Amino acid sequence: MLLAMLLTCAALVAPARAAAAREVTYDRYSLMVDGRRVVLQAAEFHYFRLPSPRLWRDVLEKFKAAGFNAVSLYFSWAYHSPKSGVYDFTGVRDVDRLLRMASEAGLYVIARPGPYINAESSGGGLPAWVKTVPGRARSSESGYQAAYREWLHHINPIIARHQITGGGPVILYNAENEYQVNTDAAYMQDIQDQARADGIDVPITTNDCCDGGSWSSTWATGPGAVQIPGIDDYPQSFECANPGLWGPWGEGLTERLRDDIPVFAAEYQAGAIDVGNAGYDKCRELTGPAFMKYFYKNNLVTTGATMFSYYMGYGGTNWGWLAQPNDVYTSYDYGAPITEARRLTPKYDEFKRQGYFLQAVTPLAKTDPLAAPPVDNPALTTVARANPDTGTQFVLVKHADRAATSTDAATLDWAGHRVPVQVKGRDAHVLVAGYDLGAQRLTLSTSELMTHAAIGGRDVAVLYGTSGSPGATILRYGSEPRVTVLDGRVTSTYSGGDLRLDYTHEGLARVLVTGGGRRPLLLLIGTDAEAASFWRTDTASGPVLVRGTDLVRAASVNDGTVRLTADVAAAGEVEVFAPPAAHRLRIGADDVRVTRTSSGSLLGSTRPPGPAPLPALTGWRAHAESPEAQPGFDDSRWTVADRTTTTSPHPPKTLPVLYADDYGYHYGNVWYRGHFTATGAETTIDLNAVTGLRGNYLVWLNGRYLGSAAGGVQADSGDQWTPPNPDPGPGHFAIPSGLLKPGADNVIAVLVANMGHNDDWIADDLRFKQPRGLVGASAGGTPISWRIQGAAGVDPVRGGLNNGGLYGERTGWHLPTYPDKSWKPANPAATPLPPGVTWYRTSFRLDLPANQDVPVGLRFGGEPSPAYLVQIFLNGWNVGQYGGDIGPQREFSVPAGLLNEHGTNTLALAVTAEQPVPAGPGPISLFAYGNVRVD
Ligand code: IPT
Repeated sequence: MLLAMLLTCAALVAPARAAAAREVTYDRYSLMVDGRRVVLQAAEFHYFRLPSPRLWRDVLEKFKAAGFNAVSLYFSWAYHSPKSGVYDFTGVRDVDRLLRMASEAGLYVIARPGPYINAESSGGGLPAWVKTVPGRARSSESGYQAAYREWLHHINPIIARHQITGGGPVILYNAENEYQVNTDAAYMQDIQDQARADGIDVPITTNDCCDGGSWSSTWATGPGAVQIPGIDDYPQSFECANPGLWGPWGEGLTERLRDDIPVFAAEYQAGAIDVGNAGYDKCRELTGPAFMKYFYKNNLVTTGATMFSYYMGYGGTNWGWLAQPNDVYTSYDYGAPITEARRLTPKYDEFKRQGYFLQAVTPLAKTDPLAAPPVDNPALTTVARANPDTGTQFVLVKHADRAATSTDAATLDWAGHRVPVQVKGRDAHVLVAGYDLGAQRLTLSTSELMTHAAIGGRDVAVLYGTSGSPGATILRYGSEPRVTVLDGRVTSTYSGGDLRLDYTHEGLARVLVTGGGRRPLLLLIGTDAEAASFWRTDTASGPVLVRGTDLVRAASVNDGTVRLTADVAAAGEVEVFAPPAAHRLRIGADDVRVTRTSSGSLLGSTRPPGPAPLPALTGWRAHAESPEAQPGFDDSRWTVADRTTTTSPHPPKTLPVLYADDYGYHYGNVWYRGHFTATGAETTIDLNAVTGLRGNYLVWLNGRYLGSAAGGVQADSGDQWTPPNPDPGPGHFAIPSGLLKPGADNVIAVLVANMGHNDDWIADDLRFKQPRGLVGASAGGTPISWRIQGAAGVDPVRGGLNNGGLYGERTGWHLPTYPDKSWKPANPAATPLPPGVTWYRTSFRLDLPANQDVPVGLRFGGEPSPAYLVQIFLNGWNVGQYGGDIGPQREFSVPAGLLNEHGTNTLALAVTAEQPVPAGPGPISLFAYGNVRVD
């Protein structure tokens, strides 16, 4: 029986093993897979910030379509472990499924399980229960060691069975995160030893912060040293409010750390956290195409790096209590190339132009510095590298002063030719010479090469340049070839074996070159925008190029038909370059009428998506909450808070210890009720609470609301380096006359927000282990006996970060099934709110068109009051926090999966007001971030 079961299990696992085992090696130039050099172009994705597994596939396919060949994945310990010994890898936590999807999308994986990940996530990825474990976090001290080993022994085996060495996608394993801040080499070594013991056999990497100087020789060779250390670089800073900045944090050149390993840009900036609340559109501008063109290309050619991981490719959402509160709010859009609602941006186009180049031009994987060909204008300068085996040259043309904003032209004296170059301010070009482009010989081009492919017995190449700039392309032939300009204005001359084409980049020029002793060549020479309209997929029948549509996910060519899986946002042209036998085009289930063009391609039109109207949100009902504030509330089943010691390095201001984590309440709100027999001499209630940034606490005595105070944060100055404040969140509440009951039981009720846990970026333990909840409480010295209540258990589907301990959360007011018919009809935006917690609920039906991707958001109109904080629940999922103090966010993404696109949805808002406010949040509406056909 047991044997039969084992055999069944083996059969179930087998498909994952079906692909052939491969070997990963490396030298000073690049990684190699089975001996073939690979330029690693990865983008970071946090599955835990998109709790909808079927959308993981969408993001991964979008990465692949932009020319990424890898995805970098942090695995969040906190996301999987609500308490010591308890781990969940099911549903939205099914990382086995995630790794399978990465493989199916054709992406390698850089696996980054920490244990520490930072990522502006609560506790930097360390579960809050680790705060109560003795031993310094991120060290080899025993309590912490037992904890992180527990995590590693759960996550490592999952990663291990998806390694490239067993036919899976995992190509690298990253240990820890920016650990140069501590130098506990035993810890760094142990993470690696555990990984090896758990079957990790791919190279181990780590990401070092900021510059290579902090790598001591011990780290390079002794205990703790990894095989391939890399560097994190964020040259553009996080000052999104000032998107015109240009490299305030340096040139962004990834250092070579050792001579035996490739240069590895372990995290290279591709967006920013919005520390100044400027909004993510500004972050996208700060890190936009201009930044990408200059900094990424400058890095590529100057350092010869061949391993890149861009942070972030897609940012996602800090749903639930996932955010580390000091730096971010609900949205973690990050100004990334793909938005939180999975829309593509101009940054995506730039990644595609660069990514296709890196994948197509293989000599880039092995280059040495080369004396650069000169330009005759001192405003411009050149940097060059060459592949020592093929002689292929890569020349970077940029401004001598990187801050220059002028457009400058020059003549480049290169490979025996004089050719025009022109560079806009804040731009740079990587030009190629001496390259076997398929069966052609490219002498040089001053256009950038995006991609090329052998299609139907000819070479097709896409070249591009700044609109209006001059370009020249020179190709080598045995005899004079025939040049046919199919479109655009291109002049050609032939002399001494060189065919020279001269043109201005405008629209899309097409040149067909035949004869000359080579197979035909079709050159497609466009502007940046034209280049971005191309998609390349590699099918079993060879590569296919597509111009048009909004995304090509896959293609196949069979029986004369090209089939595309493509996204279409609007009607437009679609043109397909495929083998000539293909004469029909299908996009999804649609037959597209096509004509054959003079370029030999098939040309047709796309069908736009149908309308996708969304309903208005009406029928709101409201109910007041906070019965805990009333003296008669039954708290007998709450946890008694009577501890006199704590593992926290922060001593309590009064006893007993009231730290929420010490009683197992780690996320969201906590309630306290303190009973005391009054002497009659008490005049104030003096409290102190820590909430994390943007949090507060509300206080009642004998059912009467006394007021609120701001909760303590990481440090007064809000920076990493200032020690936590010993008097973090004081609140002094005068007892109104007549309220106290001398000689009788008096009840203090306190509702404390917990906005999330500090990270441990500097590995000092102090910030991470800063308590949450009350840290001091007194009523004139009269003894108080306390009880505490946080979340009522862990939601089995949504996990431990979804809920705190509001009464409504404990009794399911956020859940779709809750019967709210007895609640009073009320419009949130038009109803005054008393202090305390008020809930609103409504439901709406959706029936979004099939085969369309319509990402939906929730929009709050009007101005939020700083006096309230709103927790937003969609179908029971905590999709975010809204309120005047919580940042600039007014729109909240509600991903399909959480959102029922074909049925009823329930919205619930828990509004905590710290003082009476004339009106609650709103008006509230649904909106669509986009609408595309997905066929
Ligand atoms: C780098 C972290 O490694 C990453 O987790 C994330 O926090 C990122 O920064 C910022 O979003 S740390 C680097 C900026 C010093």
